[in-house]
Amino acid sequence: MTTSTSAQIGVTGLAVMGRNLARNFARNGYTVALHNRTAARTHALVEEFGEEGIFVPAETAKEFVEALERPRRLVVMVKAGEPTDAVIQEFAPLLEPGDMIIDGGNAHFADTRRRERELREQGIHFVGAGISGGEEGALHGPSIMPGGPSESYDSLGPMLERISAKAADGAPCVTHIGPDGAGHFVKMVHNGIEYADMQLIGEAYQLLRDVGGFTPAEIADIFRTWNTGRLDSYLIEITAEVLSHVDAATGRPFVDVVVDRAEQKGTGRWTVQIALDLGVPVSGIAEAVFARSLSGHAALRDASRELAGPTPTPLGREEAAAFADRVEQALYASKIVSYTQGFHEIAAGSEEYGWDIDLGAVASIWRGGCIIRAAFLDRIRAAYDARPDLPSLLSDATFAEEIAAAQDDWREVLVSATRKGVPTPGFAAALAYYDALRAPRLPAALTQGQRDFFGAHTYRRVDREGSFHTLWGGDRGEVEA
Ligand code: NBP
Repeated sequence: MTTSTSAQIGVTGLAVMGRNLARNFARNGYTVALHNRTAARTHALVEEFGEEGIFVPAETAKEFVEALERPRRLVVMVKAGEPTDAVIQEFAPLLEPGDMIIDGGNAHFADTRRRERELREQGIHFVGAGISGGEEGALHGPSIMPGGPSESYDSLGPMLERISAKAADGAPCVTHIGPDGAGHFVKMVHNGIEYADMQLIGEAYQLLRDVGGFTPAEIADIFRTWNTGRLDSYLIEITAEVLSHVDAATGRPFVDVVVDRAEQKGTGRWTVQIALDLGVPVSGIAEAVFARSLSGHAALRDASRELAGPTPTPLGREEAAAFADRVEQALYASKIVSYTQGFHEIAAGSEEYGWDIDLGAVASIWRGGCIIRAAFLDRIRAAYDARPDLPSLLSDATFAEEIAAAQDDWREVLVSATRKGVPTPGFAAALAYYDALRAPRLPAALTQGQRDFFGAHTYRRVDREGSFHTLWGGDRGEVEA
């Protein structure tokens, strides 16, 4: 139904996400003002779903702003980038100090920081809120990662808590992440971890198929079994669904009729770009982004088909069953590493920008609604709750023990992959990260020697303070730099 009652919240941008988010607010009892650049979308929403709650459709920006109670809460769900700036420019002059603009799009956190700064001068609270869960999540309860000023959360938080997903223990999947761009930063890393999770699952599938000799339907069953254990997660669950799906037109497994070129929208790439800036090794996420890029290079792949490789010889049935168990270990261990890397990036971002992000709370709000929701996140939360200054997830005794138990199988799986020529960049990067972290000595010492040799970049010694340079072109004596 529609009415002229003043609305507690407004949503502008009514494509799939905004439309479902607006319906979610309305279904939870809020009066929702509606606006879209093209008014037809506004009318369509009211026509189709008007009975779900109280909507106040507005044709113009002015009408929309006037429909909102004060302080105004205006959710922007438009295409990220220039459209977000265009909408802000349109609405900001109509707002008053204390009003809130909540950007629920996938904005780059640096844009969110800029927008927050500019709007703060006008007294407007700008909340960059990462929203995960796709269109279904937006409707039934997403995981929400709001940043921005903490005062805004006092008034906005309870509403977001009402519409958000709830974890199995009933906790809402939303928390105030931190000031300015903190929410969009965490959403970005969430997406990076999602890329890594999907890549690792893809590698497990490929190994089960090419080394284990299982059919897609059999692999679906293996994933279903895994989903009852420690890998219990939305992505494992939907993987089983996709693998068991049969193409109606050909009768072939669906996965065999889909072109094997993965697409991406950019948040995974940003995660890696920012990690490079912050100096955080997120090799698993990077491999996932690169794997998607490589898959898209059709001409390069075509030109490389004749390159030599081993002859694939699938295992016998009994061996294959044992191999599947080892793949589960490798997948789980690699997953621990990608979350370790992702949380390291969040901790580094928090430190760099002074956000004071509670890592346990981040794990907690990813337990429901979002794409990476998983039983495993409960354990991550427990690890950070027990020790908020945990240097790395791998320093948590439980995760360290689990990896210790998995490592032999993890290595074996990579040996099989290498022997059979199955690409497993995610598993391999995760293991290399693990081995590098635990190594007593790294070849970085040699790197420093090389740098000093060709560029006089100096080095530090293990036995004395200070910086040193060896006179490589002279008598090779050492001088203090
Ligand atoms: P889109 O990203 O496809 O954006 C379409 C909306 O943006 C329409 O309402 C469109 O208005 C509006 N818009 C554009 Br385009 N340019 C505009 C401009 N200059 N001024 C005003 N409005 C403009 O929609 P979506 O897929 O619903 O996603 C919305 C946001 O949520 C995006 O930032 C997206 O990254 C993020 N997100 C999406 C998902 C997902 O699963 N789809 C998940 C999580 C986050 P029009 O109707 O007049 O063209």
